[in-house]
Amino acid sequence: MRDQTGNVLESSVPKVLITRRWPLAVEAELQRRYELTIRNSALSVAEWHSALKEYDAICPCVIDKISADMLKVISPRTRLFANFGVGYNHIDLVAAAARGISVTNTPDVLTHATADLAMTIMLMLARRAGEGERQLRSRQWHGWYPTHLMGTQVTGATLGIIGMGRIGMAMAQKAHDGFGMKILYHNRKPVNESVVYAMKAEYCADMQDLLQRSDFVALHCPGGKNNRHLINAEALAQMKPGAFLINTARGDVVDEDALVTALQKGQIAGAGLDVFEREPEVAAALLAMENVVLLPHLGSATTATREAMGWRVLSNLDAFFKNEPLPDRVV
Ligand code: 8YV
Repeated sequence: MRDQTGNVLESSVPKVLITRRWPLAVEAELQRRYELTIRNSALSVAEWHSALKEYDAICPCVIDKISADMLKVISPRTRLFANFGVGYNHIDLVAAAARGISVTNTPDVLTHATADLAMTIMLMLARRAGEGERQLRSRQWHGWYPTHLMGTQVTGATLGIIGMGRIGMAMAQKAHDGFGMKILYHNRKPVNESVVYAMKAEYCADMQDLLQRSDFVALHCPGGKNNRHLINAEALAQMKPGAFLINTARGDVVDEDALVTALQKGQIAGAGLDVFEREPEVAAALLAMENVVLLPHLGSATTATREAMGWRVLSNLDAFFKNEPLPDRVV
C-alpha cells in the first residue's frame, strides 16, 4: 500500500516467519492471516539478526538453536517466538525475555504420537525387529530355527519412566494397559493423577532404585542444562545387564559416549534412540551395533500430529496479535 505521495506504507498485517516447511493446510491458513515468509534452511547469526528486525513473530523448531548471540539485536521488532514443538531447550529463554520476546510451545497435541513412538522403540528393541529386518533384506535369513533372534518379552516386564509428565504418563498407560507392564517412575515429585494410581505406578524418589529394577528405562524428561547427562556412566552402571534404554526426549539427557561404552561392555542389553546429543550426527559406534534402534527424531511425525502442532502455533499467534493471553506461554 502507498500513501498519497507514493511512499510505501507498512502493512498492518503482522509479519511472520516460519523457519521450515510446515503441513500445507497450516501454511495456507497462516498465509491467509499473516504476511508469511517461509524459510527452508538454517539461518546464520546475521540472518537471525535481520529476521529479528523484520518480523513480528518467528516460529522456530527444534533445529533452530536460538542462543543469546542470535538475540543480540537492539530493539528487535520480533515480540514472539511461537515454537513448533513442545520442547524449547533450543531457545535461550532468559535472553529472549531480556529482549522482551515471549515464547510459546505446543503441548498436549504430540503426547500420544511421541508415546506411541517410544512404545515402537521398546518393542523393536525387545524383539530385535531392526536386526531381523536388516538380516532379511540383506538376504541373510536362511529359514526358521528354534534359537533364531530370540528376544525379550515385553508383556509383564517392568518399565521405568524417568519424567512422568504428559508423554511419560501416556507411555506408562499404554505399557500398563496394553502389555501388563509394572510401572516405576522417577520425577521431581510424586504425580497426583488418577491414571497414575489406577496403574499402581510406583514412585522412585531415588532414580538409582528405578534403574536397578527396570527391564526398560524410558526417558521423558525435558532437555537442557538441568537434565544434561542425567544418564551418565554411573547411571548406566546401575541398570540391569539385560535392560534397555529408550530415549525419545532430548539427546543431551544421555551422555552418548558413556552409552557407547556401556553398550560395548555389555553393561546393558541395548538402546533405542530417537534423539541424539549432536543431532543429526550419530556416533559411528552406534551405527555399527545391532542391539541399538536408531530413528531420525520421529517422535511427533504423524500427519495429524504435525498439523495439530501447526494449528496450536497458529492459536498462539492469533492470541498474541489480538492481545489476548497466550494459550501456551513459556515466558
Ligand atoms: C518436534 C519434539 O517434532 O516437540 C518436540 O519437542 O521433540 C518433536 O517431536 C520438534 O520439536 C519440532 O520442533
